[in-house]
Amino acid sequence: MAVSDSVSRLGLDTLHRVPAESRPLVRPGSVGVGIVHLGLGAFHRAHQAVYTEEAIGVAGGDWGIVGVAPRSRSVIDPLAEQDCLFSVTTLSGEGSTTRVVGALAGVRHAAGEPQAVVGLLADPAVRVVTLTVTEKAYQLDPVTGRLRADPEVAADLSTDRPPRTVPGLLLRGLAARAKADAGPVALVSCDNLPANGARLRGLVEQALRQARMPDDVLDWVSTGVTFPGTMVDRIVPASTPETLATAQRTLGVGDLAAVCAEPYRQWVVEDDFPGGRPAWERAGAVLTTDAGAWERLKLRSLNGVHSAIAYLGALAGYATIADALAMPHLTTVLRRLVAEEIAVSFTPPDGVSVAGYGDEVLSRFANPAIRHRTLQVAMDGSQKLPQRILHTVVDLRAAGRSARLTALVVAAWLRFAAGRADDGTALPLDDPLADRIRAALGGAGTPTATVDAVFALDEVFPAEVAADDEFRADVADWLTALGRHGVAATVAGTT
Ligand code: CS2
Repeated sequence: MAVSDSVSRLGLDTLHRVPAESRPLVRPGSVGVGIVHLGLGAFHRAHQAVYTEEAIGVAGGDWGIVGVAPRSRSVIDPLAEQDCLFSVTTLSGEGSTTRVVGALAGVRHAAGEPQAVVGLLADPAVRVVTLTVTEKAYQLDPVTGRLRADPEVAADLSTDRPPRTVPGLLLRGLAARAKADAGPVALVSCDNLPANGARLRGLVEQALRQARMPDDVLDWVSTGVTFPGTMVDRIVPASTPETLATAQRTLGVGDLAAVCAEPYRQWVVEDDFPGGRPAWERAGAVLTTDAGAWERLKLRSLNGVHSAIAYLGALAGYATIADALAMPHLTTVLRRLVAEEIAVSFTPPDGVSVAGYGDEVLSRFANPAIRHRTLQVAMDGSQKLPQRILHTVVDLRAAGRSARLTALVVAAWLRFAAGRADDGTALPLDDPLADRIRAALGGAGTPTATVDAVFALDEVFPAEVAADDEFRADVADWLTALGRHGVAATVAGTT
């Protein structure tokens, strides 16, 4: 159901009609701006915005967020009309609750007003910049360490035109900040990447170097900017008409920027904020000196398993992650994958049992109210597989162990990328490397030839994995089984 024209919209002047328990903790406009966020998707609204609002609510501080949408206006237009208010509906099997969040103090469109965004990044009031720009925005070549050749990025780095890309915005923003000597700032990646802080630092340093920024800017950045690593976690599926309808039913007014999410949330943040930060710990975040072990735990045991369910589930014809878990024997195979392979591939944070964490993850995935589409999780596989699946393979094989079940996930991705579900339905390949993956798959005939062709993509497959004959043979075996028997029978055959 769409919000009809006759329904009043959420905004400061209609807040009094919203039930008291659903009203925001912070009134937009009542706190000053302290944070700029790049990437105003559903995840940011249901995660960092919620933590920040709660932190301001408990401990105060001028930490209002200006949300920047890099390209599309589809979120900022409704938010601008709603005085930056939006709601988060928390969905569980027992029902749902909806609350309006007041953390956003403004919205900006980077493509339409790049200079305003550069100005914000150079504003002394802004001391924290957070990012959710997805894996593919961190365009560093794993082999050369340089920014990947992308014509838009290259134009941002080599000309004075207003920036259009994330590296370009950060480059111009930091140069302007250095010039204005506007005070130190923390740049905080909230994307699902290992060592995301170090990656963001690499991206910024490369951008500065490749754009030949003067030494005084480089010096200022090296002393005035920090890059704390983080682990972010909350399942936030794309909003649907149902999300908007639920929000409207609860709020009594329409909300075109509504998001929904699971009840669970976690945020582990390295505490390195030279200009200060919101009291996120008061909202349940864990502030630490090193988020690395938490990142590995989450990327391998949550996101890796998520991707496994997405590819196997989509091939077997399941539309959502929760539905796919109903596939007979799948849960057993996934629990073995976690216990026998993922859990022995890394050292978890002190006191955490990976098997226990994995079980909790599976029960979160089974939440029937979260209709997270397998195709949503399946997209951008080339950007996700390395940290979710292939690093597990590297570590297992270096320790002389088998990665047999992990190989099933790689085979499922290859079969998914080939574009046909088990019943012949076409599957979309939504991936920045789609053309190259298709080209590699196109020429190949046998499963072994397919593995040879795709493992040659060195942006995806680490050299150790590409050179591992036993692992390649395992993947080819699974591909053969999936081709002959389909997912359901293959999964059943492993137990
Ligand atoms: C998912 C994640 O879309 C995906 O690839 O695996 O977005 C996942 O829902 C979140 O990382 C959960 O924190």
